[in-house]
Amino acid sequence: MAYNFITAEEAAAHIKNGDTLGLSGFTAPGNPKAILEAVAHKAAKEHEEGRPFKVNIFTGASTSDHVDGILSRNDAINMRAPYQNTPDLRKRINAHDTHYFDRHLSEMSQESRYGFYGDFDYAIIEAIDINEKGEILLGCGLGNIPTYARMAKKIFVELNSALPKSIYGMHDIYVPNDPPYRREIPIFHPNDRIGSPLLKVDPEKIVGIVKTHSLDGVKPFTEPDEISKQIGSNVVKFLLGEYRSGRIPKEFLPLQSGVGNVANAVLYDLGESPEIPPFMMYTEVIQDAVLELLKKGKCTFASTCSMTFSDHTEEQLFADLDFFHDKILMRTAEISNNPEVIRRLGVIAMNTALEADIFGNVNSTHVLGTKMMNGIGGSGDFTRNAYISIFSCPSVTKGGLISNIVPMVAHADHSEHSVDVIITDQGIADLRGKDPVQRAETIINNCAHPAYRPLLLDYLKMGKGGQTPHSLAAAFAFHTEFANSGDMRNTDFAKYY
Ligand code: 0RQ
Repeated sequence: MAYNFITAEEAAAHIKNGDTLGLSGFTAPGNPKAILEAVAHKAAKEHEEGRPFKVNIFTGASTSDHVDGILSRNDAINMRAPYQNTPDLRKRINAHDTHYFDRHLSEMSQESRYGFYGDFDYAIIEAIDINEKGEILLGCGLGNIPTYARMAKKIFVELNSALPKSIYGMHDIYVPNDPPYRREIPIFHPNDRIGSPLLKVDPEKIVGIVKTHSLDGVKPFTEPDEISKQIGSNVVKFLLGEYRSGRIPKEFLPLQSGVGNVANAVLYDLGESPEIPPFMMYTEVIQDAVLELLKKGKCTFASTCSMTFSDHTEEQLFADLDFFHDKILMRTAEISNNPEVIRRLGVIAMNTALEADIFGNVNSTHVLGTKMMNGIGGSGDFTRNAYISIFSCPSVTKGGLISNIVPMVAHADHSEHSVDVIITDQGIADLRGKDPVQRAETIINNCAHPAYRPLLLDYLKMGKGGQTPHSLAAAFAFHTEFANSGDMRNTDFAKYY
């Protein structure tokens, strides 16, 4: 089959107001890098000429400035799902210019196939290579593209010559049957391969191929600060305690780690700990720290949905691909985050909270209860199904004006039933086997910042009985105080008696 090679602008010319686009990739890697920029320019022109132009964007997770950034600056997104982390898009979402639904990442593919989100007009796929049969070698992030490509009426491909074809073999593409024909996902070890190294699409649906040349553009991490280092060392202390007691088996268990500086600091610390044996990862994103761990042999294998490496680390990977080739496998989000597999493998989940309450509920998504930060991402997929689920965060934010341990979370993403351990720079609260009041005492005494401990103990005393002794009138007193005076430490519970 002879394909049409076209420009990004020619591709964008096909895309109409109201179209639904399913994109490849997961975080920046694997995203298309040219067509959406051209769509954003088209939107600007349409708006100038007084015509409406917005598209619906479905992805694997967050994207990059080539997608969410430029589209949002041009007010070109109507509906967005299932995850984002771009400041320009965040502003649009919180201003109600863009609709956004935040969804467990493992569910997006199957729910798209179930028809919950309507038709897909175009799939836009970043490829390293494509043959005449429509077999595509994908880039460094998969997301939900096998499903979007299957459902889309038409397909555009971006052929990126900056990525090496020798990556062939590092993808595992598998789409399960839907109920009532679903079978077990046959992954019994993190390194089990169950699918194909290539994505197969219908070549007749490919409208055109756009040539690009660009690395993924992930920014490097800043050196972890003292607080992140303290949290990292507390996480390692907790895991060592579990390992020594035999609650983590001698072979250790696969790890999942969230994104961000704290997650990166935890992984560096694990790498430094001689007592922790070599381990595998079953996770959705691997960051720079994981490449170091793989090099050292501390991590022996990583199953992931995306290699979210900074450009510098991506270059190191490509330079030494022979070494890393059999140590990393990229899967779709439906499989990397699959609840059945996570539970079977006994994955230890480590995610970050914005705030946690004294009873063990966690808010990962909404700043002060109302403003969307990023989204739940894969944190729910892993937390709910993990062998042990750990949440970490600094004890305070904004120089102490905000306590990240609060009487009641202002938005709930992970409930007390799924959260096993909370860790801050102050210490470790192991919540397993404790009732709500015991959990509250542990969290306040071990994890809250000393400036907030007396206030939180007061709150616990104020509770009007019941198994979970909240004072409903005062449950959001910290948040209310922050809105009024800008400092949660000024909270006066006497006002609420
Ligand atoms: O604000 O940007 O103004 O400085 O929130 O906080 O401490 O930089 O946190 O980068 O580690 O991200 C939960 C957002 C943490 C992330 C979250 C303010 C704080 C700062 C960010 P500034 P930090 P991190 C795998 C798993 C959900 C998805 C997930 C996340 C900003 O980890 O999105 O886990 N998780 N996915 O000052 C008000 C509080 C606050 C607060 C922090 N209590 N109240 N503001 N901030 N705590 C990945 C994928 O799914 C792909």
